[in-house]
Amino acid sequence: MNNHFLQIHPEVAIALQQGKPVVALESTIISHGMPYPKNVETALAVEQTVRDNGAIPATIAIFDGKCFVGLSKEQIEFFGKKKNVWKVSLRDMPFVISKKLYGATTVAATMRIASMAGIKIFVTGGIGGVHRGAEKSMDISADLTEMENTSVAVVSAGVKSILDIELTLEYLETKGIPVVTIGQNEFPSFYSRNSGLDSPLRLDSAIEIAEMLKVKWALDLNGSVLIANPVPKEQEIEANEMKVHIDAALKAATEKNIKGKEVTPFLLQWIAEHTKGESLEANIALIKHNAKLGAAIAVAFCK
Ligand code: PSU
Ligand code: MN
Repeated sequence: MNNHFLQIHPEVAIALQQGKPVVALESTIISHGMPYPKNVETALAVEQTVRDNGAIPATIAIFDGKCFVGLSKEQIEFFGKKKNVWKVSLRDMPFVISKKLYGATTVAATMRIASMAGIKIFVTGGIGGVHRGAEKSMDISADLTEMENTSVAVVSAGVKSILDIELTLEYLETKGIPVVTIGQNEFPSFYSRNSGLDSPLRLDSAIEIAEMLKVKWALDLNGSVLIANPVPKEQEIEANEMKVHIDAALKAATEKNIKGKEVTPFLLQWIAEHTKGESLEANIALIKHNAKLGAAIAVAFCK
């Protein structure tokens, strides 16, 4: 797509032209998901993992009135250090682009920009979903509506239990979005390999997943596929250990009357602070693990 607002890095543009594997990466993780300098180290390590596994990384962010697809090391460093970067979901895109602000893209906005650029595979940590208490608050992430509309596959470590995982899976079912876990029957919950819920689908290799993506889109079944990649055993934090922290984070959010787009970053930051290094290390490990799988899927998809 030749869009005036799209700035594709030359390396990424050439790879796409030549039909080579490219993996999109989000930037909210860098600006809102982790503290400096771990955020920059992780973003660069994730890019390297994608390369080591045969694909070209394209980290996506907004600045200078454009959507950048593929950032330099200096740009990633800048984003990691800069304060007050806007968290950009779909509804924020026209505002942040027209005002030429600095914007880190969520899963929803990253997917949309990746799709504009022609990238089919996107790697993240965890997606937004249906929040607990959504029957009253109606807090459902635009990540889910975007997944209904945009044909970019999302590789994640499942859904954090800050959300209502069961309702999130119901919502994905309603919207016709396949959810496939690699290598196990249970759907994972980001820090933990378990969630207590069956994964709707299971496949055991990147090749099978790429095959399923090809079939889906060849059938004109538009929209995403949620691929859940359980955190490696060595880095897992048990679900009952996390439950204490997540319950406390939710309680703190209610007490402080946190609303709207602040909810997810507040919960993530609260958990990071109250679990010290442990959750951060799990987070970093699982994103690299996802990058490896995402690259393998992209490679298989391009064959
Ligand atoms: N969930 C996570 N980690 C994250 C996010 C969600 O486990 O980093 C970020 C992603 O960028 C996601 C966004 O797209 O939060 C969702 O925000 P909201 O719930 O406000 O839609
Ligand atoms: Mn929300």
